Amino acid sequence: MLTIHGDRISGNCLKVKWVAERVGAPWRWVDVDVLRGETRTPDFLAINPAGQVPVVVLADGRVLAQSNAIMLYLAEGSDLIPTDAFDRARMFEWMFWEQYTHEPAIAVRRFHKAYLKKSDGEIDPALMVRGRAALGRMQDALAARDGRGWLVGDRLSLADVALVAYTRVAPEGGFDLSEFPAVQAWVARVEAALPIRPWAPL
Ligand SMILES: N[C@@H](CCC(=O)N[C@@H](CS)C(=O)NCC(=O)O)C(=O)O
Repeated sequence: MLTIHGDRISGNCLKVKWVAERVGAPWRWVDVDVLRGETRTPDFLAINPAGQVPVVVLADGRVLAQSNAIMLYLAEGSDLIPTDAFDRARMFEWMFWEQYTHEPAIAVRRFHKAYLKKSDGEIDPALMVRGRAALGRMQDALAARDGRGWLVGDRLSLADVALVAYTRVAPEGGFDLSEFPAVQAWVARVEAALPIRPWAPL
């Protein structure tokens, strides 16, 4: 049984749960409250010295952190990872971009606005600029696929899972997804395909 240490408000953590469910890997969840500093306790740092969720403990006791690394491990051999080498590399391209460009703007602005309850004036204005640019890039890529497809190839892949995590909740960060209609339609498609369900009682 896989143990996921995560915070339910975190898209990075939910990604891992969605992929575990999708590939049929039995999992259990241990709640770690980021806002209460539970990623900084000695007990937690003994599991992940980086002091971040998600982190998973495998059935044999091995530990793995970083949401996208965990998803790749869980999805190995599944249809979430393209077999074609170029498509697989394109999936990685989106996943690296998600971590370096998309998440640091969109997830961070959402955290400041929705969870730290900062007013717009207290939030670094660059986050809105960078987040809108990221959504614009996704809009162009998805619109070029006639607004019907996935980010890579002709099926859902980890690129879609990685990017939907914070795109679907971007409005909580003050981003208006109606400006990006192809993105909005893609979010609904990915949510239905995974599927993303309301959190069931644990
Ligand atoms: N690149 C990491 C980011 C992990 C991350 O930023 N985790 C946040 C929650 S989304 C966290 O644990 N923050 C608590 C802290 O830094 O103390 C991943 O994708 O797993």
